[in-house]
Amino acid sequence: MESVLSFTEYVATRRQLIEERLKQYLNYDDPPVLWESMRYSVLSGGKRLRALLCLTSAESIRADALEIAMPCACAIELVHAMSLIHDDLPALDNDDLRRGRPTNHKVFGEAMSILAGDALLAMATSVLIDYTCSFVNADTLLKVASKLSHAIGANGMVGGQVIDISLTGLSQDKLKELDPQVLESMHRRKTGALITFSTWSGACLAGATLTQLSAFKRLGQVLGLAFQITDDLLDVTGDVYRLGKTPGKDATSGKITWVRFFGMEQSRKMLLKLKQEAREAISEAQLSKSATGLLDGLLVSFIDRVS
Ligand code: GRG
Repeated sequence: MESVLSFTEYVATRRQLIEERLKQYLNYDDPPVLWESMRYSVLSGGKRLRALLCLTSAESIRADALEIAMPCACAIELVHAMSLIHDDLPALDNDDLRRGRPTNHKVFGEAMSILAGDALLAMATSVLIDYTCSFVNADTLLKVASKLSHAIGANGMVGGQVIDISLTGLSQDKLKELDPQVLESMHRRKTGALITFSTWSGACLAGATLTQLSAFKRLGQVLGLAFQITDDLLDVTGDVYRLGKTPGKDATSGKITWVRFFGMEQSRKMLLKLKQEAREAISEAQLSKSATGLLDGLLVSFIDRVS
């Protein structure tokens, strides 16, 4: 990791590299409408926080790990993009706006957006495997590929989304009886699993020790929960221009969010606690001062973000 780069410069250069690589991976045209639909959602200006976490985690362990972790960072963005496409569908959240543009199904129709999501999901695995296999041994690659599948499946994003659906529309009386652990489990799976994979996979591909791996896993878990609580707060306090999506959607669709369950004050206190926990996890990894500084900058971008 280049210690001479400031946090802002580091993030800007890495974001640009991520964009270029994603464009390169998506540079196909057969069938044209499918690839157009895939590109429409992936190359639409996301913050790339998960990819950045993966790259920063890798480079904090090994200064020359950028190339090793880049395919994995891109695979994570492909999974993230497909989850947003499917999440916006009428059968799920039924959203019209994403990243400041009409959602995928509004432009390409429902059938094409389901298929574009499916293709992106499959592509994530092939990008990870095809472009990482020359850098790491087969055991490491299999472990990383398997963890990615777990982060996506029933114990990860899909399971979290199912809990989300089952809690939507709960009456105020039923809400009082809800075990907060169910809410936490929903967040840890739906949003946290991919964020945890991001920190863990970067560190793993760069050859982290077991102690460091457990610190990076913890960091991802804490950031994942913090990210979703921030998202819930932004749904109440954010505006459409900065968010690029419709605010207030959680309340109108009867979603159970951290803010609805615990209130604004408690949610903000929880974020402060999680920030402290994230800093403890970073210090457990015993990294260089510059790596610690970059990870700290990223954790602030996760928790104090306004978009
Ligand atoms: C993954 C197979 C598979 C299915 C998806 C729909 C679904 C199952 C899961 C929902 C996952 C989801 C959409 C969680 C919400 C995560 C969230 C808060 C996204 C916003 O992330 P940002 O702010 O977005 O990083 P940008 O646009 O910056 O990338």
